[in-house]
Amino acid sequence: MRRTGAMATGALLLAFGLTACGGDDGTAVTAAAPTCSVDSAASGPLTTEDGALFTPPVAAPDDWVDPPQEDFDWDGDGAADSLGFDQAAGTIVVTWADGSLTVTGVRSDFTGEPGQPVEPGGDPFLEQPTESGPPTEDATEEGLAAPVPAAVADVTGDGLLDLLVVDDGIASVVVGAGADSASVSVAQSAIGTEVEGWRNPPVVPADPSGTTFDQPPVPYDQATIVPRWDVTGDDVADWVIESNLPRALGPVTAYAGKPCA
Ligand SMILES: [Ca+2]
Ligand SMILES: [Ca+2]
Repeated sequence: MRRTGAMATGALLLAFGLTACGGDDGTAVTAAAPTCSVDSAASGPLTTEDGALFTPPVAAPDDWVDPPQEDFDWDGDGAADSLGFDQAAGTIVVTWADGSLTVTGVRSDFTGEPGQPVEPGGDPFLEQPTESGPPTEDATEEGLAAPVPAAVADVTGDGLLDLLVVDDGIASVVVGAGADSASVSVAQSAIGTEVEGWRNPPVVPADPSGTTFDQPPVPYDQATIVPRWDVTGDDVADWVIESNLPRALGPVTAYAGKPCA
């Protein structure tokens, strides 16, 4: 199923706008897309005043459209691009017409446990994210999709898609450059240094009862990134990470988008 997302549309409009300017001699002038820079401070997990994890609203605004995770337009050339996953290699790849952005060293278990087979000893029923993209929307809606540790969405407010990645509880953002995108392979640990972006550390939420016990940090390694609308009120879209597998049910962690400096 293909949907037209507001984010991709925004990137297209921006790209067309930049190439529409004419020079004094009537020739077309192609300006570089504005470069978005951000500071490297963490933007989540968001917490409440008492230190608990912030639970974002579930109900979407009427005008919200989920950013498409298939056939989106990363570089604003009007052609469909893709988001692929390779669990064995630990890589997440955004591919466009003449380039790619590869994030390596992703340790999250994003193919997940096989879940409950349809029958004892049978094949796992969970649909896995693969080199050709995330599980289908139908599988996701029916709870039959394995975790998806990356998503594309504009979380800097410039209309250009960014790449969100969760790696073993660390949630990172690679800031997209639209038409200026260049091929790069970057280690997950180098996001925010080798490429524009930022990293957010895992947290261990405080137990309201005050009881202390061994508790894994959240988000867990089997987790799905879900783009959200602006839940922080700064006009920049935000996102959450959910653990959907039965044995990995846990708190939702929310992360704020960050406007370009
Ligand atoms: Ca952006
Ligand atoms: Ca926001």
